[in-house]
Amino acid sequence: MSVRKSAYVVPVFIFLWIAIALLSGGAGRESGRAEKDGVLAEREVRNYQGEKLSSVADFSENSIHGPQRIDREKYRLRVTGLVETPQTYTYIQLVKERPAYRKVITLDCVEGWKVKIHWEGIRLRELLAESRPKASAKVIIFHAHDGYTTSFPVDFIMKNDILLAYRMNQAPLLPERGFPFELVAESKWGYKWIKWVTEIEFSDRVDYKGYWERRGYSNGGSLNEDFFDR
Ligand SMILES: Nc1nc2c(c(=O)[nH]1)N[C@H]1C(S)=C(S)[C@@H](COP(=O)(O)O)O[C@H]1N2
Ligand SMILES: [Mo]
Repeated sequence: MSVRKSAYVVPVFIFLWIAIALLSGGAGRESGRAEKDGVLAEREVRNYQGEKLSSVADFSENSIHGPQRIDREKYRLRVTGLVETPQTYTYIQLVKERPAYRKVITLDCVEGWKVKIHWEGIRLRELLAESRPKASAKVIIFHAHDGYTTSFPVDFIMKNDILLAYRMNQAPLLPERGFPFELVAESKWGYKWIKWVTEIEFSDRVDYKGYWERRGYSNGGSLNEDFFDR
């Protein structure tokens, strides 16, 4: 009699234990998903005002040192070089405390693929004016967390509505897509669209060349020009 009773107790106990583990584990995964991976909670948009967009998954990830993981709390964007008042910004100051601008722009990589994306971010000329660039500054050099750099004439950034993006297709930027910020270098080849931007430097080094530019890609980087310097 007592043998038969224990024969039930053990499987019932194991069943309850597995059920509790599954339920609590499942619930934990669910809430972790909503918190940690914003893209599942906020799904990307694939149509915008009748235009069909590419997906954030359509990029071909080939960054020089692979995807970078940047801690949002520790992140700082510095504006340096030939400016009257250098600045340091936190993620919150950049994303929550200034107006957001939106544009649909296509990124074309020299490898032959392209992606049409809805971008949202801050307008750079507005942000950079706060540092009061000196007249001697001729180029803006962008530096990234992976050591990547690229540069532009000051006028390209300060006389156009160029975005520093923190959202793609209305979902938060993914780490491999440049979180927290990717430059939307519209009308320029993909290698000008620097990801994981950490520093924006005003400079008078008009012959400065970034990572791919040093390796033969055109410094202007315009889509309507050949991407190799001859
Ligand atoms: N920091 C950083 N930004 C970068 C790169 C890189 O290697 N590092 N690659 C560039 C290139 S060549 C392209 S085409 C675009 C988009 O590349 P992705 O598909 O890897 O995002 O990011 C650009 N920005
Ligand atoms: Mo590229």
